[in-house]
Amino acid sequence: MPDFTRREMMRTGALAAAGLALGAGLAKGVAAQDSMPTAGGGVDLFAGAFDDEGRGVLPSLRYGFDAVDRAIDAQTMEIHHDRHHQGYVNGFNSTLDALAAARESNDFASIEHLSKKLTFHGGGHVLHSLLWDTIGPDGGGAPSGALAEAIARDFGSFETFSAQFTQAAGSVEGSGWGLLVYHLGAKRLLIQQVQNQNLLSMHATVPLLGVDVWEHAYYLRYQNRRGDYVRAFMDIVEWPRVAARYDAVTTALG
Ligand code: MN3
Repeated sequence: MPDFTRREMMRTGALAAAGLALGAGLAKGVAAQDSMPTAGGGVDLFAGAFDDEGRGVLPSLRYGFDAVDRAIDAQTMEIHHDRHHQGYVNGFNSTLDALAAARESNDFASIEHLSKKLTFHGGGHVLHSLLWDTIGPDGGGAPSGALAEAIARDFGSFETFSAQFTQAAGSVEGSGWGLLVYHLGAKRLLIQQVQNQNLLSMHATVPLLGVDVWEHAYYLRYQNRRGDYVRAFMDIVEWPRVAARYDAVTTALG
């Protein structure tokens, strides 16, 4: 669906239309999955990453492992997607099973451990699903449309946004993520640092773009030069896909 058509549909404010449009926009990102609106007509930002029972599914990439080689080498992409992300999917699902068993037996002796595992693996699954969907071979440049206007409003300009985003991601202490998020209460874009994939949340945000700064995301090519990796990452961000998320969230939730 052409971008202008999608934007026109967004302006109608019809959630069903937004859901359909986003589904079309994201369908390529989850090629093996059906990315339709949810039953209630809402927007499914993570179509293909969860099944009908709410269990995690490893989303397929819509490009080859070598498609973003100008920023991330193919071996890193393959290990990251097939092993690391699959591990978070497995951890999320096995934790759901363990929690169900705990309820069944009314034995919550491990609840603290299981609660932490749920957040860690659930966070990892969500952020990696977002990551694969928002990068690609056609990335780079700057956003347009409503997202561009919001970035200008909330950061001054795309250049100052990029400067803050790359600095925030580059300076995460240890393993973590740099995130561009939409805050549902403030109704503004913010940049967050996340430690691991679950800490420092504000609990009222929807992630729109994330750069993984765990060493497994970049070490083969960049070693300790995380800043170089983050700057290269900006050239594989497919902004129309980030903008589709922004449009969907703001249309559906203000
Ligand atoms: Mn990772």
